[in-house]
Amino acid sequence: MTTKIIHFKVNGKLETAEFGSDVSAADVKDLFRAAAEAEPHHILKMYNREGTVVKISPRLEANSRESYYRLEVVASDLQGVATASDLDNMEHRLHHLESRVLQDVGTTPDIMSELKSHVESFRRKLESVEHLSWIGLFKDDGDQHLAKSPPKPRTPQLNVQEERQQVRRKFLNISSLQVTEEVRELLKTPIFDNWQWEEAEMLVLLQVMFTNLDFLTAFHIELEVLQNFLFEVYCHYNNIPFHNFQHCFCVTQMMYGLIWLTDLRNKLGRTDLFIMLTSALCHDLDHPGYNNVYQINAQTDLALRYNDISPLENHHCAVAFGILAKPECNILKNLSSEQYKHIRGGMIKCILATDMAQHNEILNRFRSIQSAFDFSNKEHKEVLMKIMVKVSDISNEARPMAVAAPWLDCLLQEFFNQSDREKQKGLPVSPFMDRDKVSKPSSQTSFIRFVLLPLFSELSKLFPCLEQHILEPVGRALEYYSVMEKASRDEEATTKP
Ligand code: BYE
Ligand code: ZN
Repeated sequence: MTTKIIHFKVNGKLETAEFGSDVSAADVKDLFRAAAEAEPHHILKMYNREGTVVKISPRLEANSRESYYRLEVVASDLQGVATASDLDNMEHRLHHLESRVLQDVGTTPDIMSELKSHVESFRRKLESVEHLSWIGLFKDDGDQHLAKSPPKPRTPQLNVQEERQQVRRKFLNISSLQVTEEVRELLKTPIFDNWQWEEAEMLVLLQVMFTNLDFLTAFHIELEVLQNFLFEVYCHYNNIPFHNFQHCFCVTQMMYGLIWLTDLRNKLGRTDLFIMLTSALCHDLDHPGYNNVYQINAQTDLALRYNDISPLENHHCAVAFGILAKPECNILKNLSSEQYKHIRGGMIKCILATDMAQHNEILNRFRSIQSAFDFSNKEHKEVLMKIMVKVSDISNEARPMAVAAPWLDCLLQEFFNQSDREKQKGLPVSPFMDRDKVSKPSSQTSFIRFVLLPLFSELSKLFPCLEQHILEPVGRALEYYSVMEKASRDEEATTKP
């Protein structure tokens, strides 16, 4: 294992940090956060010698003492810092104190006058930045500063809204910038590293995918409508450990990569490619973080609405068409009703196919047609499209280990949250979600052996080039988790009598 030395200056002091090549992004961020003595609500920014902001990640380039980075605690959302109503409170208490002192002593002591002028000058400072609330640097408390009560805690919903608007502004700002050729090429491969990109950047990359497949010209989509659509899709993914916008991005990017690797542009029509990419993008919209089994057992609104039939997938799809029903987001608005119906039908089939309860049926149908596959046969194409979306959906292990490993932890986190809730409610608990029973390596070796390899090898028969790009990496992942599984079994054998 190699270690990396980073020299950086923070709070006027030159410091060094050292971390190994296997360190996680979260650990690197924590390390610099601690070095900066930053509070949770602070934002850290790292600058290189040219003054360019660089991403704080395990990929941070090593440097020398002379070419140190500058680490700055830039802005906070002023949580923990005084707001207008805190200031009102302070003034009120100071006034109260002053009148008490006046009663006792007869004059206002100097120290008190000094305090008053401090508070006064702080008010002037605060008022001079209050108008900046719109950039999210300063959160406006509305009319609350007129009231003498302490500020109410902000509703989480409001913060989410503000964060999204920031992402939207950044997305629109950077969307006109040219994405480098290197990134454009990486985007076409499974080795693309999603962890390096922020949400606004991912939105730009999604725009690149739609543009590079010529969808804007083929379907007469205005750029602004595509941007509104992508932003709405982003807004309808929840902030949960696994089924979040990052997952949506990865699945879409894998689909995009598969389209290029298999040269599908010369085998299927534009419409079919559009159905596949858009289905990937929408396939988990508004996922609540609890699976179909939970929905059905807990008799949730979704299970009730969809009669226990793929409640989640039906919901993802309904949300997708809800977004498309808004004229400003409707990337299908310039199509004939014929074309619209075809695309809608295709997307519904592809999104419903992501319910793993259908896995064996779909794979078996694909097996039965694979040897005589005909790209002009409508039914054959339909099965292939479902398989492509399914493969993209569960393909994390086809990515480099450093990209794939954190995804497994996110998934287990979401599973554990579900089992905790099931225990709480007295519902049946799936053993593979139970934090007391799951062994990460052994679950993953079984998943790779019995789900990924059979699926990926069937698709590789149709597209032999995929052997190298997805089958082999998954084989390596199996080896990795098998070694881990064996090590933990050996350890168990030595620690348990
Ligand atoms: C699946 C269904 C629903 C949600 F516990 C996610 F071992 C998944 F079974 N995905 N997607 C990727 C996965 C992966 N499930 C598993 N491994 C993945 O890499 C297996 C699970 C961790 C468990 Cl299939
Ligand atoms: Zn998914």
